[in-house]
Amino acid sequence: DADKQAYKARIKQLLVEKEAVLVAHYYTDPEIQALAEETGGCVSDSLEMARFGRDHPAKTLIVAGVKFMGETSKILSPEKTVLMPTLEATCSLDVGCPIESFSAFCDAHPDHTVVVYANTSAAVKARADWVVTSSIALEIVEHLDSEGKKIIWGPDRHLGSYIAKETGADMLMWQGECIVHDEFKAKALRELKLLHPNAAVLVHPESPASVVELADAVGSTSQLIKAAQTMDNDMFIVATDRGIFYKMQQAAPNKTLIEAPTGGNGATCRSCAHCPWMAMNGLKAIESALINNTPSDHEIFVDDSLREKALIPLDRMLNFAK
Ligand code: CIZ
Ligand code: SF4
Repeated sequence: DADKQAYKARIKQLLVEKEAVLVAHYYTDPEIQALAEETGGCVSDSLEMARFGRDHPAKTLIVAGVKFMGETSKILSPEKTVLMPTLEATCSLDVGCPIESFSAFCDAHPDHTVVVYANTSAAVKARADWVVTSSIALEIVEHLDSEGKKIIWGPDRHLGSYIAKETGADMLMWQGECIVHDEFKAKALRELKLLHPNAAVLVHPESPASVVELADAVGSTSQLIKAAQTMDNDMFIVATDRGIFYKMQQAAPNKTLIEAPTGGNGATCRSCAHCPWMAMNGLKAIESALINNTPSDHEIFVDDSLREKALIPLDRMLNFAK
């Protein structure tokens, strides 16, 4: 509508004026992803967002995603101003893994290599030996296992169990979960598969093991988009945040995409396949970040000594990925 058009026009102008670029996650709302594309920004997973921001000449990065993504961007681009539409956008994995208790867990097992998922605070990353995203977690754990390393894994227990099962690695698990993926239900998915016997099931490994077991392809957001593009099926049942449909449909325009079933009605389902924190990245919030970019409301800061420590395991991942 007219209101939205006006917001978009103002945001486009402000991006130019402030020499800023908009970087959006696959789970943000479709109009935000479209705006990032139209303005020369990028839409991707958390790792690619940070890499894109680092390599882009803009002075300011507007990170439409959740807080750990802004922090990762700042860690890789300390000379840039990193703004977020709202600093309130967090992640249940990050919240569920406070540095004090995670650090104590690590201290209790000093012979273990600490591997943490990207969905963590800068402080937790700084305590880790390796940071991984879901696109590269399997390879890195396989590598560590081949060197005989015992692993502490945090914070996502579902992703951790999936990796332990695939690699046979010795992994001590932090008990965190994503409130979005944790809602996917195996029983309802089995019933949906019966209705659509030719559909392939695509599952993000933050989902429960019972759901991962029903998958035809398991992978990170980028890997699932690729699967929809390259697999022969005409229809896909997708178990990840529904924000991904925007890019997945672009990549596979002639295919039918349907949502995997979640915990049912609004009373029992906390998220229903859309992350409530990702949803905070609206047009109004983006405009606000660009106008009154008061540090307390929008700007990401990472303490220098923490930044230097967190950069080590992040760089380890980036170099391994090369
Ligand atoms: O679930 C998330 O928040 C994901 C998939 C993050 C990422 O690494 O892009
Ligand atoms: Fe965190 Fe899940 Fe939201 Fe991703 S979708 S930001 S893992 S709560």
